[in-house]
Amino acid sequence: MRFVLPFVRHVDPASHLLVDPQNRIVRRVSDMRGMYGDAAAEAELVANGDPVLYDMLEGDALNTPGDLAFCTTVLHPGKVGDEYFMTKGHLHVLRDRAEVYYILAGRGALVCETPEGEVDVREVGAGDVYYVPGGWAHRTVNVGAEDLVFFAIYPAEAGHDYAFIEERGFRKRIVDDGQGGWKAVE
Ligand code: PAN
Ligand code: ZN
Repeated sequence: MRFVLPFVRHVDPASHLLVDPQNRIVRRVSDMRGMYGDAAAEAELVANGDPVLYDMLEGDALNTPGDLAFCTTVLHPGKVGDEYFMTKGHLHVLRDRAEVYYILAGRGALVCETPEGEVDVREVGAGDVYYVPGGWAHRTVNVGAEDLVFFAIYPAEAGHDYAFIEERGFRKRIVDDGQGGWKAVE
């Protein structure tokens, strides 16, 4: 059995950003075609600058079973129609692999569901630790006015399965409630 050496990485306490990420993934509205409920609003945003929804700053690309992977997500505020900016959402390829999110800044709604139909929606803010159990598809939604930033730690071999969500979507959408807050709708 070979192990990596212990190491230190740095999350800037002021910006909450992971310093010197190994990989950076940027997702724009056009990367999530068909995922928002309002297709016309989605097309209009794509035609008008195709804004960045979120950045993923990934730490060391470890993929040996037993290792842990980590990633900072910066999800910007905004809406597509009345639906708040959100991540794609996924199941882990290895379905039983769990994950921890530590919320560093902003306000979010965590939307989880199982393929069997259970649904769980929670509001989180800075300082909250959110536990995603194995078997739950998970999506993050920015329901605030600032960037939502969170640090995720998950088994390196877990893998990301987006196809399930691309085909079926989540049962709940997180939309503006018309009073500055949010509500979950079918
Ligand atoms: C997170 C997510 C990240 C972006 O690190 O990958 O927030 O969401 P999508 O991957 O759904 O686009 C995580 O859950 N990793 O397993
Ligand atoms: Zn995950």
